[in-house]
Amino acid sequence: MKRLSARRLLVVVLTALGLVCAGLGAGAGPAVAASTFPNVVVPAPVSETADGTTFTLPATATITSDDANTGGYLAGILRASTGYALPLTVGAASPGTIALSLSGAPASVGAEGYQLTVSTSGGVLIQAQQAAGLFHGVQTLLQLLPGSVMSPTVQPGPWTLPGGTILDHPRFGYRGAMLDIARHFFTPAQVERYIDELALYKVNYLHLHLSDDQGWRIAVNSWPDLATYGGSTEVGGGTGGYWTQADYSAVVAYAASRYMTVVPEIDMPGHTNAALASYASLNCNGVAPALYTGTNVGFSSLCVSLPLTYTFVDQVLGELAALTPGPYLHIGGDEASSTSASDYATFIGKAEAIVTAHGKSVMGWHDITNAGTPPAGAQAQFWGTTTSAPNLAAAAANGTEVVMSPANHAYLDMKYTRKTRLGQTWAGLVDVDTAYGWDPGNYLTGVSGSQVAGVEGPLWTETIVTSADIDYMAFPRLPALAELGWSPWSTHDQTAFTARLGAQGPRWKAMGVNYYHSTQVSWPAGS
Ligand code: NGO
Repeated sequence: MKRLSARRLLVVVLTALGLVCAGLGAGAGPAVAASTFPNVVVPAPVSETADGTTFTLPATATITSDDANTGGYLAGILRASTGYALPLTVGAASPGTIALSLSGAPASVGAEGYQLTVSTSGGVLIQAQQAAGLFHGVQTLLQLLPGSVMSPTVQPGPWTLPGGTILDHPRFGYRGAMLDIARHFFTPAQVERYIDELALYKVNYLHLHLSDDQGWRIAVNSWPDLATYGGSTEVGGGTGGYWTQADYSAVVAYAASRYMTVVPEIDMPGHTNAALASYASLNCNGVAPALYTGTNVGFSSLCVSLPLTYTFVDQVLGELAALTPGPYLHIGGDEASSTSASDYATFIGKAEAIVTAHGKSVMGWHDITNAGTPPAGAQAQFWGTTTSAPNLAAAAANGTEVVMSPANHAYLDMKYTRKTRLGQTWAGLVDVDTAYGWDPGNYLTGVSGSQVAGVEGPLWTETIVTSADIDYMAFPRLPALAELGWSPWSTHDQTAFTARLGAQGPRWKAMGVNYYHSTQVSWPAGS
């Protein structure tokens, strides 16, 4: 065990004193100056205790970290904007000005939570049980600093933080975002940019929609034409593109460096025109359809009665399983309107068994529960616009976990207002109040909070073409969903949330994020 250094001891004592004083202050008169934490952190932490002091990062500051990756991440951001040298020591015996420590965190923080202590004399101490917790604590630390800390170029400072303690851990284990790289192709670099943006809000799952009618985006060695032909176009007729398996692995590793798990989706049995166009042998009539660049849904289906279909599914999912360290393979299953109900049930049952045989757990759109209860460990993703899905509720009663993406609240491709240039309206308009104004743990009839694994914000890309478009649709709504996924329901407060959201504006400005200036939020001048 490491010895507590004098400085850390001081931090601990001061923190304890602060907590006692704060407690006294509540009942026994003004023992300390009344002070509250600034309402700036998204998602809202579990508890924040201000001590009324501040701490300003000196130019001579140092960083120590028990985790090299998270220490390096923080140092990279701080060095760029502060211009300070901020030497980083990994696994140092005595703490730096900013110390990221894997010892001493309260048990309640769990695998992803952290305790953050800031004091005038002790600097910054983040304690967690695992590296993911340190990383999430670093996000909170960055949000307590002026927004210009996110700038890639040196800014004036001063770099002052409020003193006190934050204790924090997530409400749900699954806090996701989905990006559709099938309707329009996005490069690994564009997806890594999005990963960096998502990480700021403690998102921990990235769901990649890798295939659809308009394009197949991942190289499959046993079926090479899927990518080279099936990936050769996109909505509107552009040139499309695909990722090599090395590209995919690099994105998976990049996501892991932000403590985010990739969930790959191959959408089946519908949404498969790109595959059917690539291989005539996959079609019931042996004839390959033309590539498709429109935006209709529900017209394509894999051939359920054909044995080759299951060889295809097995080989595609087998390659993907081998490339994917995360637990889930998403098999889609939505809008199979040209497949009969019995064929659909046959197909989904076989596809689920193939996922299980490859050692992975099934994830699918909630339509898969129309084929019965999925295998143990499965997650079904609700994307409806009502609050009732009886087959999903029945599957949940049998152990299927539910991920909440109600389209009229969580779809990041819905327009904010009628005037929004990008996006669709089929599920309604989704401005900040609508994105934030629902409880994922208490939403669907017959589905209890304990059956909900978490929340995901899907971004479908029929109308989304550039990274600026992604930014515009995800921000500021994605942070609303991230807060629903992370923060305890007791913190839920629309007015307080929009104030916290406003504090993000200068950060996005500093980072060059093209966010939508929702009129529901008062954004600081200049952001
Ligand atoms: C639906 C459909 C997608 C569309 C999306 C557009 C699901 C699960 N299937 O959501 O193919 O792209 O709406 O909002």
